[in-house]
Amino acid sequence: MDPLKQKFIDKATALKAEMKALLAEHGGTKVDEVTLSQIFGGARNIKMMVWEPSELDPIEGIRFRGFSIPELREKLPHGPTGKEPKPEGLFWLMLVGEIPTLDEVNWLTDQWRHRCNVPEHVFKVLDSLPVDAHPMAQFTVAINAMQTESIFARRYDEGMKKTEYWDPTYEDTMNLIARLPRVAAYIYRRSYHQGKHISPDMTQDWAANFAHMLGIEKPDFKNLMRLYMTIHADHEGGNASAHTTHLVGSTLSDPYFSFAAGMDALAGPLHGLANQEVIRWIFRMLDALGTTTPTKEQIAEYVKSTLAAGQVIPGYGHAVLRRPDPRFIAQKEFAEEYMPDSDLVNVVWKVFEVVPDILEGLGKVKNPWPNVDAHSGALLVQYGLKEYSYYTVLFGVSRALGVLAALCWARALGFPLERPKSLTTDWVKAFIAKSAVSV
Ligand code: HAX
Repeated sequence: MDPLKQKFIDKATALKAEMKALLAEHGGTKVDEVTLSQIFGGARNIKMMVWEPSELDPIEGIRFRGFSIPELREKLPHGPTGKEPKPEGLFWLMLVGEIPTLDEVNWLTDQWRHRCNVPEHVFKVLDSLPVDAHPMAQFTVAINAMQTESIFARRYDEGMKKTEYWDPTYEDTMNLIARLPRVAAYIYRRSYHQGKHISPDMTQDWAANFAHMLGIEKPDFKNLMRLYMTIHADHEGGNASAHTTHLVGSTLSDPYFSFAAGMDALAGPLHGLANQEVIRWIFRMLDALGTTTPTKEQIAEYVKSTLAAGQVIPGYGHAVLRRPDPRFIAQKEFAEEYMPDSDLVNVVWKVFEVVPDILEGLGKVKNPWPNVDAHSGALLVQYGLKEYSYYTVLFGVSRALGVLAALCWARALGFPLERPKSLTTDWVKAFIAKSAVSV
């Protein structure tokens, strides 16, 4: 058995025993109460699932196995140039809860290189779609097309025991993550570069090879991709793409189906598609104002006109966070180091100075601060990746690391089919009437 797989199953076996004992003793303990506002309001903050790879604090932001983003940038093994962590290291950390050594990260890079072969029919399926099909539509189609390779699905057909589910889930996870950059780069090149594809470079790490296949060779862009793939990987289990992957996975749909479903959720403008919306909104603002260096007053006017048109300001607000997103700050720090004089980046920073006060003034927005999507587009444009309809695919490739690590845990811990209870409004009205009588 490979060393990561062995480490994972040792940890999972121990935690499963602990979980069993904990539930035997405390299974009836209440951890939450649910209000009608939560039931009607998108289930905000209802504690209802276990998610091992990461945890989100409204004030501090995301922690991956207890480590903040600044800590990860310092502690995870870096790429050959610059100081950004390799996402391989984050996957290792999320899967087994330990910061890997450089040797362990190199081993994982090598594993993903060897598993990266994408079956030919996947490219044929992609080529049958219109080139202007949204890249996220192409991405989910390609992931579903790769399901022919699912070891979980094959082993389930053969009559695998429940206790073995984790093993092919791990194998599918490793293969799927290895293949995603190739598929994602293929979509980019067919959509925006006349189908001139670039073969993988087997000497590069996972994120750098992705940058290479996109066709952007600048070393700083490879560093950006390492950082980007690290910070977008996970945001605990309640967000829509993570929760969807978890829910679909709980039916024993294999990792390909589960992840494809998660990517359909990521494609919504209130979630991952916000990264394309942000840069489009900025470009439209610059067009409308007729300048690439607007003043704060001009930006404020444009923000107000967006709100007056009944639209949201993309890249601002969050269902959980109540401070500027540390993922936004990490990208801002990257920009301060690599491109402090970029006009576009300076617009992003001025928007950051202007928007929170205006949103706060509306009196209803719970978090007026920027989220992860507020900065990413300006960095990508700087390196020539201007086709913003593609941005959510980049997010999706990264998100695979977290949601698939979590799926491995779900199968190893034997989590059951997820099936919460829904209510009708009539049931709620009758419940309130009954409660009023009994008071
Ligand atoms: N601009 C204008 N209004 C906003 C707003 C924003 N950026 N953020 C929230 N609001 C509004 C909501 O639309 C809501 O208005 P109504 O009561 O009239 O419906 C009100 O403020 C209360 O919303 P909330 O409780 O603060 O926020 P929610 O938890 O309901 O929603 C969202 C969180 C992220 C969906 C929301 O802040 C939003 O729409 N932001 C803009 C889109 C965006 O950036 N999405 C990406 C989020 C991060 C992510 O998942 N990335 O992948």
